[in-house]
Amino acid sequence: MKITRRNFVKTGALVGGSLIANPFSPSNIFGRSEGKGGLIAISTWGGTIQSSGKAIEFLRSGKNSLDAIEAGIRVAEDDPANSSVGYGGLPDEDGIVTLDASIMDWNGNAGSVAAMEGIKNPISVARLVMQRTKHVMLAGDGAKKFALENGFKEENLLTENSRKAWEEWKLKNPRGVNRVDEHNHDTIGMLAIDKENNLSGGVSTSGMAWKIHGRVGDSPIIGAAMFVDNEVGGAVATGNGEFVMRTVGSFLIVEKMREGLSPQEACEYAIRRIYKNAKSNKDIQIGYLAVNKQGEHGAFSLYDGFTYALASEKENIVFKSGFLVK
Ligand code: SD4
Repeated sequence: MKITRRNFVKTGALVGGSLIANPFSPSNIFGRSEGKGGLIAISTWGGTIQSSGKAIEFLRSGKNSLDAIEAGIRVAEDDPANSSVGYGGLPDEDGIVTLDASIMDWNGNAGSVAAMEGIKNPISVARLVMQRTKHVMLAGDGAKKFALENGFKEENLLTENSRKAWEEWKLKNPRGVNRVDEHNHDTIGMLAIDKENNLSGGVSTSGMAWKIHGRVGDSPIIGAAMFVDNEVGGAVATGNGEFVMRTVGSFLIVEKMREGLSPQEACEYAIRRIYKNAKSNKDIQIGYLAVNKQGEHGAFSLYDGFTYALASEKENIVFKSGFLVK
């Protein structure tokens, strides 16, 4: 059976009201709070549990965290049922699937692709941008050209289901009305720590469904949806990327951990920072995940409903994060 976030979720304590510290302390599970280290692969949304499973399999076999991130994220990209990532991702308002992805390793190297069409595994293209070029980000046609030159195949990424969903949306929404779809939230952001205690991170998404053609979200922006510093820890984001970009959320979380906050406290800090400027906007959702070098992790979201998959040496389980606003 495919495990989805609907049928396999362990629920942490839910936070009501506003600005209450999250009593659910995910850092304590698996006895990791003492900073013993160990293998870990953590990814946004419970629906990505197969990805965290693949990543931990890689880590257990001795592969490094960068390989684990790429392999784990590719599982979500290849899955046509995940309508927010890779093949089967929901298209933009013109019916075109455009993908964003980024990756970063323990040496501070980073690569990303933005608004790339026709290539199923943008995380692997992002990795090649990092490893084979002097640049960090390639966008649009240039990203696709680079991918094709490096052996990737061009494919139609619009599945029948996604095409139908787009046609239904078009009937209801005249051009120019660009609303975020509340079901469009399974972007994968992943962090992993390997046996050398080295940290890597990655993100992959088809972005907001029905976005304006050419829109780029937070996912390929280093420091926004993902940031890793091997001395401190890493963070990833999911949700309405515009709000993450405006606050450079993942970089903010890592810097707060550097100052001494726990991953949980740092995620809550970054969510509050968004809330300060977005109180009136009830249509958005943001979720953050963070890990530090000690292997402790944290998770927090703006509203109820954010889940994540956590794979360690022992288990691979979906958790529900605490949230800020009732
Ligand atoms: C974006 N952050 O393009 C992505 C979307 C997302 O779950 O995370 N959806 O804004």
